[in-house]
Amino acid sequence: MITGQSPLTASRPAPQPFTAPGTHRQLLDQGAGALPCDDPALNGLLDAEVRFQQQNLAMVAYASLAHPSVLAAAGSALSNVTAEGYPGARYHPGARFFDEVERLAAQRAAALFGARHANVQPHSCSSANLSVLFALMRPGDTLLGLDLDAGGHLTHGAPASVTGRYFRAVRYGLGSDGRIDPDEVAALARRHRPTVIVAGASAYPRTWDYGAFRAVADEVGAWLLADISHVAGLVATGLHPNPVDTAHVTTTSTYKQLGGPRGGLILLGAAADERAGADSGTPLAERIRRGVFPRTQGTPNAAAIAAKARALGLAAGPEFTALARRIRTDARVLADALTARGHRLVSGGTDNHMVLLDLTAAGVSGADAERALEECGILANRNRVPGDTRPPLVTSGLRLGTNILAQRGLGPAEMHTCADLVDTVVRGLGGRGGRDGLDPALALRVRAAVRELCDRFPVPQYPAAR
Ligand code: DSN
Repeated sequence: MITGQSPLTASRPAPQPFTAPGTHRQLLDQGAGALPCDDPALNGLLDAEVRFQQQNLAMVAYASLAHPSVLAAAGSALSNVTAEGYPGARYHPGARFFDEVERLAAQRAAALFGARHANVQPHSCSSANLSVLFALMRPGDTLLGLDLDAGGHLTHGAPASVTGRYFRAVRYGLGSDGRIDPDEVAALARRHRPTVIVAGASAYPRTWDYGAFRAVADEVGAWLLADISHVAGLVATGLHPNPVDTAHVTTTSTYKQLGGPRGGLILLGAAADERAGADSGTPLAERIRRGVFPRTQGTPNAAAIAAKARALGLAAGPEFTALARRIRTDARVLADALTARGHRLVSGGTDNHMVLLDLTAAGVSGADAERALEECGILANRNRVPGDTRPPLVTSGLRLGTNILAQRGLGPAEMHTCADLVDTVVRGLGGRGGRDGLDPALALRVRAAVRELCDRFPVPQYPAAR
């Protein structure tokens, strides 16, 4: 059994700290105080990063901002703890506080997503996916996932990833409407008999029908892995279907939409005790537990796990639910505002936090748009669109997201301003043939508008940029 809600029993008293409260804070204060004098070069870069995050508008889909208390937990003395294994069954001494921290994180993860078990050790969702795939598959087995070019993730079977090299990867794509076609998934599954089917994406603005995927998985005898990295905050707050009991295994990153540290989670629901496949004597939960440690990871990152616990605690509160609603509303308004300005969106809109802009008609590449927007203080990344003829490092699309905009408090009114700014930059580039960059006067005007917006909506709890 992997660590989850149940092992944190009321009968086990938490170990008492043997130092005065505030010791952790003193340690962090000491470190933060020493850095400017002892290592001004590094400290200057870290200061500059905080200013950069305050003064630039991150309209990205792949990140959220961590609360300062999450950062404080990530920088804790737990960083000094080496403890392979799981709470109560470590291969090193000195882990009694880390054991409790890991149990707390797993309990919070399980409670937030309604899971029976949560493994909080993966260093990222990529690691989580590798752990799951290597727990359930043998080299040469077939993996069915969304094509990278259609919005899938490297670890879902892309040729450049170990998942595309050790497994026989088969990929589904998007229909002409920019949506996943369940009939195509079913047809591929019947033809190729995958061991694992992945339902998840890095760039898909629509709702996942996990029930349809599970029906296909059951028909062909496959495991269903749901990777919810991009929509985990919406899932946790009931704004997107929760796959935990529908899929056999669910994975997520903790930084994309949960405001957590770099890291991943593996969640198990109704299927936790299932025994099937090549290793059919072992329950799924135990296979996944071993799939993380010792199969694909050694020592867990104890401080990152503490930061996960903090972020998961924050995500369980009412403010996070309000934030998730704002994220989704903002994305819808942004999508409509861009459409109203004549832009084409992949799938015609959005159900989540993500808006995929197809720049083909504008005659602008994703790379040129990304560069020009960054020059103006807006972060948004290039992205392939269906039927893209440009190379992957160039692309014909732009991926926008509202996680950080909503965290800063930008609402529907400001989404019209954001759409105006993106539209101005894209049209400005298109008017100059795309490749010559922006007219400097136009860039200055957009930069000033971005700065005004950032000053009006500072990152909450982060120091003001000076
Ligand atoms: N998965 C990558 C993305 O969505 O851009 C980053 O973690």
